[in-house]
Amino acid sequence: MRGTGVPGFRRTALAGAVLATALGGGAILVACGAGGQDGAAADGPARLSVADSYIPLPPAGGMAAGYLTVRNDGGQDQLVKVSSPAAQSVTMHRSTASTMEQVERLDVPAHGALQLARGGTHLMIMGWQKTPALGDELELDLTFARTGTISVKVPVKELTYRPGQQ
Ligand SMILES: [Cu+2]
Repeated sequence: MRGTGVPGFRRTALAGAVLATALGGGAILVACGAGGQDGAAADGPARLSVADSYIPLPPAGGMAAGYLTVRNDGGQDQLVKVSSPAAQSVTMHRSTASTMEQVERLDVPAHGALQLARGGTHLMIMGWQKTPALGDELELDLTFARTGTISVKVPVKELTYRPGQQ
C-alpha cells in the first residue's frame, strides 16, 4: 500500500488569511449623513441610529449572540456586514422554527427599524480576542449599503438580560 494523502492541508495559511481580514477590519469609518454617496436616491438618504444594543455574557468565552435595534428616520438601507475588533467573526443569523441560518444582508426599512432580538434575527459573535466579562463594552462595526459604517460600543449584560430592565 502506498500513501497518497497529502499530510498537511493548507489550513494554517487559510486561518491566517481569515485572521488578517478580521484584524484589518479594525479600521473605523464613521459615516456622516451629509457625505453619503447615494444621497440623491429617490427615497432620500437613510438616517440611522442604533439603540438597545447588548451582548448576553457568553458561557466561558464561547459563541455569543448580539442584539440591537437600528432605527431609520430616512430612506431604506441594508445592513450588509458586521465586524468587531474584539472578535474574529460576526455573522448575521435568522432564526427559523427549528434552526437558524446565516443571511448576507438585512433590510432597514424606510422610516422604520431593523430589530435584532431574542428569538428572531440576531448576530453571532465568535473567536474572541479576549474573554468578555460583564460590564465590558465591545465595539461592533455595522456596515450599511448606503450609509457606510457605524461603530457602536455594545455592553456585555447578564445572560438573562432583556432591554427595558435596568
Ligand atoms: Cu445564530
